[in-house]
Amino acid sequence: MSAIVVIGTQWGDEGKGKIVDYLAEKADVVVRYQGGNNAGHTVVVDGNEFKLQLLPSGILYRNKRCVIGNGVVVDPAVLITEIERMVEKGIDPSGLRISNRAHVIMPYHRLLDAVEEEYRGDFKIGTTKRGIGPCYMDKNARSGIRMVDLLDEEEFSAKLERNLEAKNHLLRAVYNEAGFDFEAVKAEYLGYAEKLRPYVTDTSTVLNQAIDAGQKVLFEGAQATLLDLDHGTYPYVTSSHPIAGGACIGAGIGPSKISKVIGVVKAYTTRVGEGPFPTELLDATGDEIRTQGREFGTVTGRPRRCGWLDACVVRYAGNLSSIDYMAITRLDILDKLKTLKICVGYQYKGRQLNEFPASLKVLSEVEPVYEEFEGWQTDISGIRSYADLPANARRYVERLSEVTGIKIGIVSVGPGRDQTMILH
Ligand code: 2SA
Ligand code: GDP
Ligand code: MG
Repeated sequence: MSAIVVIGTQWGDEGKGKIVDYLAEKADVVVRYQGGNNAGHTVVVDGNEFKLQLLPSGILYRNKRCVIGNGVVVDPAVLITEIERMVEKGIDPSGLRISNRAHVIMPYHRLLDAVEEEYRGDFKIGTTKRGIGPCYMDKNARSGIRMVDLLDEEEFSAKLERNLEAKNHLLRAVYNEAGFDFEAVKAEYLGYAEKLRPYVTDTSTVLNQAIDAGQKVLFEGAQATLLDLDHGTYPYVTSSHPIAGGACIGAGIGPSKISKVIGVVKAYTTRVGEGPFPTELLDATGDEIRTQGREFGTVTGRPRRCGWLDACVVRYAGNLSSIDYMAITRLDILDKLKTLKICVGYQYKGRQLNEFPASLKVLSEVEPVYEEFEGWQTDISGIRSYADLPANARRYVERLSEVTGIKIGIVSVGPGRDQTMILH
């Protein structure tokens, strides 16, 4: 049995797409289990860059099945465009399966995401404005529209009518917006339904059968641990569950079916959107990392906030998801730095904290305890064996492993498939 979950350990954009693409070579099925087109995974194959938002990163191989699980929120227009773009590039989408239980992002979700952010003013979350939060709100309020509903004209019309009544009232009364026309939205979405119908099925059954038949299934987390609705830096989080446990709910498999969890760790830390970030660098070093790493949002183009590697964050992620191995990415981005730092603990009011704080007030006031490392100051992007890495680079990642108690499984020194070293 082999079901591997790959998750982000920090605030996202660790390079999950690249690691999933690399591991997908040996997988039969690749699955997205949460989030939606707020995710942006960049995968480089033979020098060609592919930007994926909803499609699992396994789509770039021939003959793989790719699943969009029930825990994902699907913007049909975005998914159809993404499928069409893949077809233009010669990629066959026939192995794609979409859960009939996945919820559908509607135009009012996108508009509400934008106006609610504006309304929050100084307390804005910094969402991607793709309608993700409002769609999950409707799912939890039990008023959402699922793929299975979208494919049934009668059911869809009834649900849309009821939803529009409530949403239009909210949009007009509170946000001074015009609202949406029932017939126009209905016609638009029924058009999408026909394009997506061939892919929609009960994906939980597909996945359980695959695992039981001994096939290898790879679960691709989007966003990351610190953006998890329950365990992240609430309320500056996304509305889904990027931790490994989210794969069970978002794909419809039992926990005993998961055989391994890999946590992707960027060799430094980034965050897009608002919220506390203890190791953030608001100085020239932060700017240097952003420039060197081209740290800008894949979906929104927003500059990502950059900072030192925070082992407290990674250790916390390790516990929440029972991470077996780390995949350390983007080590090459640090090539030019003279000195590096890893945060190994937090001090709060002169006291060492033993747990990752739940209070954002505490988290925003903690003082990171740093260990300093000499940089390696040489180009490592061409290195293919761990033993050939400069001693200073090895010291840096091995200290992270020591502090977090998580073994190093993979080290990545570039976006390409070949720039990947396997240790376990
Ligand atoms: P949302 O839109 O409701 O999920 O936003 C809530 C918070 O979650 C953060 N978030 C992300 N953080 C990092 N990367 C994400 N994906 C894109 C990327 C982001 C982009 O790959 O670069 O292009 O800006 C992602 N998606 C959501 C978001 O910043 C909020 O803090
Ligand atoms: P994801 O959301 O976690 O999949 O990450 P993103 O795709 O948003 O951002 C990671 C970026 O880093 C992508 O452009 C990848 O191609 C790139 N990348 C992944 N691993 C490495 C690496 O080891 N070195 C470098 N230089 N780039 C990498
Ligand atoms: Mg990303």
